[in-house]
Amino acid sequence: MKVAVVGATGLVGGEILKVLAERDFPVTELLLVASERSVGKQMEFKGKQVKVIGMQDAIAAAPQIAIFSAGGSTSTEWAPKFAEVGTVVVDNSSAWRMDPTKKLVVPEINAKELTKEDKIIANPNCSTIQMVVALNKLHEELQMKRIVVSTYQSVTGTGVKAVDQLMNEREGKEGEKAYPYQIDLNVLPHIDVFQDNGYTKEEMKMILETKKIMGDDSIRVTATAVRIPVMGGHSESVNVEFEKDFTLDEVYRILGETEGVVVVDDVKNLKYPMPQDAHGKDEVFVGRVRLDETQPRTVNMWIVADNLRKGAATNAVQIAEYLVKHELV
Ligand code: 2RA
Repeated sequence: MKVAVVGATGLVGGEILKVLAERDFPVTELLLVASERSVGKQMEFKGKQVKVIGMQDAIAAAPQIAIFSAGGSTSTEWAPKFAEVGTVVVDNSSAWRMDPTKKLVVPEINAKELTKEDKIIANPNCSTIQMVVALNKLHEELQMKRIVVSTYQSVTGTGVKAVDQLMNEREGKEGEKAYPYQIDLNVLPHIDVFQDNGYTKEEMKMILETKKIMGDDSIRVTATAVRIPVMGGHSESVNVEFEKDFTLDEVYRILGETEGVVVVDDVKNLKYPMPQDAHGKDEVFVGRVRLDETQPRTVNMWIVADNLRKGAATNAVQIAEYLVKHELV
């Protein structure tokens, strides 16, 4: 399989290469694609040095699959050009997620909707992925009515510049700023740009993408997305109201049967999900499960995942694996 990784030099690009190698994805030829300033750079893949090339050369090579993590404008401009040469694009940006002609895929939930006609496939936002992975079987059995989510998102979601700002602030060094304010010892209730309704784009992504992935517009979602000075992954406090009655034991049973979820919930022994434990892993970790004692059919939980892995790279590679397994590419 000739595979292109577009945005190979970024944080997610690097994770995609790691995941492709770890999962032994059937790569026969790897194309590393980045902006002109990175062309010619060497990167390692499975012990071999691979040279970074530009977009036109990558399109000319007509890879079967191109996994993009290069921002929305790059995807908007270049994904269709890859599709024109027969490449199936799995795109990590927000460019295509809400396009009604494009599928928004979390393999554990809706990969079965994919067909040979899908040439540009959208990878959901990291904070959406971990939430829907945790909730999708509960929705299947108990029908979600309303979700209230507050996120605690790692600086790695912003990228290298943000990680550098945090490290520089910790070490008392000057440097480029990814955020309008100090991030160390601080939290920013602001991820992506503010919309006219007072919500940020990140919050609107969670609200709209959740409905699309679950295929259920009736689910009411409200979100507050917060940036915190953490590296290992995103955490989310989620309050979910269901249509059907349930017991806490049933919630634990369903979570235990949910693909991609690991329940870490033993507060007597101080066992609960944390980014430092999720870092580098592909599972979605769920804990602090408890009834909301203020209203019926409602439960609280804490959801943690590595946003660069299941939140981006691994989900995208799992989509590619599905395409190969079902001969859709
Ligand atoms: C973030 N989810 O965390 C966004 C994009 N990766 O910044």
